[in-house]
Amino acid sequence: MRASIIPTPTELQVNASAAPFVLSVSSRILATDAAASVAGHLAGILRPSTGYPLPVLSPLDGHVAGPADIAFHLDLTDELELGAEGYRLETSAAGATITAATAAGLFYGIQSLRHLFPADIEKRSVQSAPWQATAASIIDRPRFAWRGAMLDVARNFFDVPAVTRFIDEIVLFKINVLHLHLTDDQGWRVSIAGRPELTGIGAASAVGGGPGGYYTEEDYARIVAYASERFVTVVPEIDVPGHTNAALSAYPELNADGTAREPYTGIDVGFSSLDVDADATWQFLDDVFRSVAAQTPGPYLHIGGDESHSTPPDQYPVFLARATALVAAHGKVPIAWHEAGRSSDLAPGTIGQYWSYVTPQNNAAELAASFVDQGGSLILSPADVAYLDITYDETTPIGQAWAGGPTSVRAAYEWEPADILPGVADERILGVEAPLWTETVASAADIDYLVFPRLAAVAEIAWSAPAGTPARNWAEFSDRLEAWYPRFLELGIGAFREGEPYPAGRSGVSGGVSRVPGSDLA
Ligand code: TNX
Repeated sequence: MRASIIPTPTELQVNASAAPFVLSVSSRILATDAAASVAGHLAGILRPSTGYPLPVLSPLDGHVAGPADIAFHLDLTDELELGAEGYRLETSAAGATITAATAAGLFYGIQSLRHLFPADIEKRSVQSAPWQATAASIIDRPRFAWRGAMLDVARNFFDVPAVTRFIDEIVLFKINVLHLHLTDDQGWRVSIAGRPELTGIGAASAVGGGPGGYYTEEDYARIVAYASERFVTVVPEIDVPGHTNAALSAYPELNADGTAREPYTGIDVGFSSLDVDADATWQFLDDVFRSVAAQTPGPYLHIGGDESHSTPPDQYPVFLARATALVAAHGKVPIAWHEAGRSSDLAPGTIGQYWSYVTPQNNAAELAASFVDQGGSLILSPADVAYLDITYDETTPIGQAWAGGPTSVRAAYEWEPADILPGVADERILGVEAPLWTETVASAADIDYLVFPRLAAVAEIAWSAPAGTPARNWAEFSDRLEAWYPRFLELGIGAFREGEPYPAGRSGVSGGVSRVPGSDLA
């Protein structure tokens, strides 16, 4: 038996010849109160397929772990070795133990333990034993604190079950940030106190004339809570000053001519802008940022700033300075796409999200460095390797073909964050994020197909050792990925597989959508 853990752990010893850990009908999960909810989460994963009761019991009540048990140890003294998100996992015929300094660390230990069991463990109906986990000894901690996935719910709307499903999928690979692109030209998807037309008129459209939709405050709270139980921070994005046609269609006073714009269902970018000078704009943004900040427990609020081609160039930096200050005044750390580096007056600590290529185009490297010069740090989403909406190859029926694409799984795997911006110190790179834009994505099945397995590749870049070390090895990764396909199947994740046709009966918007490569890169 071999171990197919993705992302690959910092230290992994597989004892292939040793007797494995075996789960049985008498297995128990031992955890103190502080670890009980994570232990309960593991029980929820293991019970349906094993049919075992797997009670969660406290060692403080005198229960002692035996060879069929899984024991959780939450021990702050381990922080030195394991950090805030690391864990140790031991599996053998003597039992399974997961040790961490935090509940998040234990949660990542659970994901690795899952990967050591046969793929059938992921089934939701009772299967037959034996349930063996390869004997292994693992010490693991992430390279980057920010390991993100972005879902664009503005171009096409995805309801709460689709988003919680997406969260369940991304945590398999230890992703800890869900960036929701909540607003764009084609739709406004989050309710804002006192601004009912944003989710009235503004939410009723989507690309291609789809039905649209939005999250009520209650919906959004459910997403945030579901994410938080899985150690995922939700980062809401309100994209301004461009990408704002939905807002401009909902509130006439946001337009210089006082006339509401028509709803937009195409896929062009760069044609809309808020009016930087208007008081109405700033009253609007104050309402929006206040409401989104209040609904979001996480520390961040993303304000977009990309492709604002219709904002007068001299006003764009002024806008970003004022908008980032407003976000900070509402108690959140502002994040913006790298174009916002054109302002030299960003709120202190504003984070930049870089979306040019692995080889920076035009002045993108300078714009990214501008955030660092102003005391901020960077999230890297190089479009030619980390964009999940780009086609895999010439046969991919959904997705877009710009950004140097098609982008193979191998290309998504073979890049190094530290090599993109040579002037930027490594410690200013917060981490890595893979965005899924949804102009061509209409269903959960479409999401799965474009996201997997490329997100697994990007997750390994975010978590595991850098390029140039033995751990970063495409041939070895592709073997592990191969071993993952039965698991994707059992999990109901319709992942792309090289050489296999797109599954029939999917509802994707048909492909052929393309833009001139790099035409929009600042
Ligand atoms: C560029 S990348 C965009 C999005 C599009 C994407 C795909 C970025 C920050 N903005 O508005 O959805 O290309 O076409």
